[in-house]
Amino acid sequence: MPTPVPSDKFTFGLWTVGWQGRDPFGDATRPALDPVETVTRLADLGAYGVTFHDDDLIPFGASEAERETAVKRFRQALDVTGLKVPMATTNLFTHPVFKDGAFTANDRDVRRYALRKTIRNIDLAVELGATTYVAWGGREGSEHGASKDVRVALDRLKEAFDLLGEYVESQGYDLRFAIEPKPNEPRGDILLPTVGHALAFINSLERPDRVGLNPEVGHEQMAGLNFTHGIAQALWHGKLFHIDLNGQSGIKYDQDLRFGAGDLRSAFWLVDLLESAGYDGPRHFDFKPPRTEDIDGVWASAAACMHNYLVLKQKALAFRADPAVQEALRAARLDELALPTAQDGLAALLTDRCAFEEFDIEAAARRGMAFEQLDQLAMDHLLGV
Ligand code: XYL
Repeated sequence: MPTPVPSDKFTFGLWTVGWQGRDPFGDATRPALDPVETVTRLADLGAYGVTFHDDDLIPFGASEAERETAVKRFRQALDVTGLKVPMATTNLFTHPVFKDGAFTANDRDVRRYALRKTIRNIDLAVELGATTYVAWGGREGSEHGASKDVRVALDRLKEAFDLLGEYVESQGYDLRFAIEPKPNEPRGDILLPTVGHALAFINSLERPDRVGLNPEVGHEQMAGLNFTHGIAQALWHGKLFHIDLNGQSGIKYDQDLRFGAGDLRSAFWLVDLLESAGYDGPRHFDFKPPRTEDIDGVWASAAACMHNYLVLKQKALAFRADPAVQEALRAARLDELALPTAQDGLAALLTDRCAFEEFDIEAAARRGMAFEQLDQLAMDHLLGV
């Protein structure tokens, strides 16, 4: 059985294992976790790092002295364990002040406060060594048709990212932003609902190179989308700055299951893609141990996230190395897809009689693609038969 080691680059948010199980229908089922304990336990389990929202580490409304103490204890735990902080983010969703959004709240004073809260935590993130800053706009959205002028709200969202980029540059920080799309929950509809929406938005920013994506498995699957395809396109654009791994079973509320639970086949193809594409960023788990679990169940589910990733990695590598798979890939003509369609140029294409006048359309239409054999080989590798 594979054992996680820091070079696997597994990271967890403080808020994941720290989730107390409070949901819209029920109270907390677990006590609060001390961030220092989280750091220690994650290090024992073989993780590489830990991430946080400002409020996960420093309770909202804490005094300066309380803030200093919290940061100091956290930093000491990091020093002792060697755990890294590759990413941090801002909580712009829990406090009622953000009920109509943060960067796109209709109230201008709320927007200015949200920017200051974010900038304050960017300073801490950089101090702790983070190079990625995630922006999940969970409250940026609406439940009513006329309550949000979406085009104007996007102006405000762009303004926010332009200002944050300006700040980071003025400070000389080595920090990039990663936008995390989500279609809904907690808002009825959230702005930048999918990877595709966010990719298009980034192109309109003043500093598009500094902004990429933090896609989350369950968020795309809540929209019925193929997560692996979304990640492939993000990679193609050079925009996969970070990734949130978890599990989800179809189009429903955000389940945040441990990685590998939910759609297992999709998890297999995702690991296959990340590993074959050479993605070298953190494998960040953003999941919630179900509220049925006590603290032992929490650590069991955290360990399982890493275990499942490593098992799927072994299986994906074995799949790619299998001679029968290589043969099946040739039969499916993946090598032909890799050839440019007209490397001879447009003029040659237009005069090539084989491309049109003499093309045997019927013969081409009769060819089978042999995808079922290829897919069954993947299934057998996944099932271990
Ligand atoms: C909730 C989101 C957040 C972000 C960080 O659905 O996944 O946890 O990852 O704010």
